Amino acid sequence: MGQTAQQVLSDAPTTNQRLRDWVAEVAELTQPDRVYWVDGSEREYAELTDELVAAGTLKRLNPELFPNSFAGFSDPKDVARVEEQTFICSAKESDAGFTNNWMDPAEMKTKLDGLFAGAMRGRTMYVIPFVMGHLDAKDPKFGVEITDSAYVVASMRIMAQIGTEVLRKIEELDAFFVPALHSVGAPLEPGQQDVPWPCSDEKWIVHFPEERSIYSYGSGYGGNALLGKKCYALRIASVMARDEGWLAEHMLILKLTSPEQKTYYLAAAFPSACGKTNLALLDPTIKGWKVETLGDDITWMRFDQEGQLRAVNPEAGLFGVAPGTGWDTNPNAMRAISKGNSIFTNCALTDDGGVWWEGMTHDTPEHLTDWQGNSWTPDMDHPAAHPNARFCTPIDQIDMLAPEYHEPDGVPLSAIFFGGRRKTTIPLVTQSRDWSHGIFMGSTLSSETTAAAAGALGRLRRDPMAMLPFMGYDAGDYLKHWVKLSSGVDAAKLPKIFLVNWFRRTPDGGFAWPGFGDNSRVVKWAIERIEGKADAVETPIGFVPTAESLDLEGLEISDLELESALKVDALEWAEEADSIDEWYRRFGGSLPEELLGELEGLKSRLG
Ligand code: GTP
Ligand code: SPV
Ligand code: MN
Repeated sequence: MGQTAQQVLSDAPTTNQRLRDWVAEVAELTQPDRVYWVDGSEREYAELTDELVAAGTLKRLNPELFPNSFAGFSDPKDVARVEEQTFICSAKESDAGFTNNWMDPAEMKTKLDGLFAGAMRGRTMYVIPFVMGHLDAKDPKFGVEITDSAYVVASMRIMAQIGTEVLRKIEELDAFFVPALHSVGAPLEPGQQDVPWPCSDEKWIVHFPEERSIYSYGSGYGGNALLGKKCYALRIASVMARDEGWLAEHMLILKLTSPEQKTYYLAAAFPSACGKTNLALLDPTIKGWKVETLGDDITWMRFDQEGQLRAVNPEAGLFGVAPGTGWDTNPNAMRAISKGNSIFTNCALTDDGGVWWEGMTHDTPEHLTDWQGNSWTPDMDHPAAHPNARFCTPIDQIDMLAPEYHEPDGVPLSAIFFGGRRKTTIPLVTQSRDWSHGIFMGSTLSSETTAAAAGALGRLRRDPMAMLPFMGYDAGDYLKHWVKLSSGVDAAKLPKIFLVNWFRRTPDGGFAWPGFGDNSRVVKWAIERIEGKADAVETPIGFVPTAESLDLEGLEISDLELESALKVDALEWAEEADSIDEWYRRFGGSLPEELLGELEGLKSRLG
């Protein structure tokens, strides 16, 4: 054993042998200047953010505008998740499936060992014990992230419960934890000056599903680096869920209270940057309906003993898309952000020391510093904030947070929405014919690509259950798991499934539906369908609202817009069915039979 490892073992503030050994092994490999065990305290957060300010990574914002808040600016080559460089290294290639990148685990381990060797030289190695979900859940899901980025530590403290309390619980239960190793991949030579946002041109986001471990190299950004989020709570958790009989999904959770004071819980899966945070923080424009939130990005669900599907949010913060989040469109998010305690990444700076992004306010400030640090005026032809700029804010700053967020067993779901960003074809809302048809809708979900991932924008792709970049195993097996889990369940207890699309266009190119707070009208229709109160037209694709059955009171919408939002177009659907056919063929043999049956049903109804 090397000297570094010996030192780590003698200093380690834990009795957990597996953790001690792993931290010692990583320190020996990555050769950091020092090892620091994160306690999660407020004092520690203050020290870390002070250091980040001194290093130029963060700017402290004007406390009168955004108390205890900071702005960070990434390297322009490190602004989003990197799907091309994301790997599922299962023992068998077929277990990764056609939607994931795969490499032989042994080969990948050798590659990673090479990359991580000496990768933390000149830096501090932080050890972050964390839990996704409740510390007092029946089977709490632990992780330990090792990182050489203080920005990651500060952000993880907002997004998850971290630190000593978690470590004590791991020891007490002698619990399994997911080892999650992260480095920005930018070692410092003695005397070398650091940059504000160290990262590497070479990036690798790697998951070993059988051993339930994560390695992330080269990026400091969001889902690439905050490993409790997409890497653990979706990719690794989806594998745990497959093996343990539950579901890890890219969904928000909402609580609705009707004018009759009846409560309903709804979960919704939309691809990245397609409206989850906005729907989660819905400010209804219709009277009498109350909305509260439980989660905005990730949902873990399981059927309870009574056959009721229950949902929890395993996260403690919001990592929300900033552009488009404004006082008009999402006042609840704005109120939460304004309380401070937030980290902003790649937003623009105002001259009075606040942050700004496109869509935040009605009027664009006359002068800003853009996300790349340049002076900016509204006549310029590029946005001031990066399109994937983000705010990172504690979830308990949301005024409308439902108290049930804190319940480890979660809430019973009445409805599930699937949705994407589609200019054509997909109506505003369609109720599925039944549960199986609903899974079909989820499995064929499609969306135009957004700035949340590196790559071309606006390209149409299938994104099953909004999980395309997040399934930790074969896509066909993932869909089979959905079918299998629900197969014995009393159909009356299953949530009703709806397909929604806020993004359809009119012939002149504008949005057909106003969206945002007016999406409450769609939610109301869905609840009234569940209650058997709202009308619908039965079409070949499912049940679509009649114009009269949607509550449009107080809404300014033209007949053309409404028609564009609701229509089921035979020609568009003929093309869509062909495209689904093509999509399903890519699964090879791994697609569940039931879904092939659903496609045949759709084709025959379309005629
Ligand atoms: P991730 O955090 O990447 O998973 O994204 P998300 O699904 O939470 O998306 P979010 O709610 O942040 O919305 C992404 C973008 O879509 C923002 O720019 C929003 O302003 C915009 N958006 C959200 N809801 C609507 C809507 O109903 N209509 C329109 N036109 N735009 C919307
Ligand atoms: C997403 O891309 O779906 C996000 C942002 O929620 S990230 O954390 O970068 O994955
Ligand atoms: Mn997301």
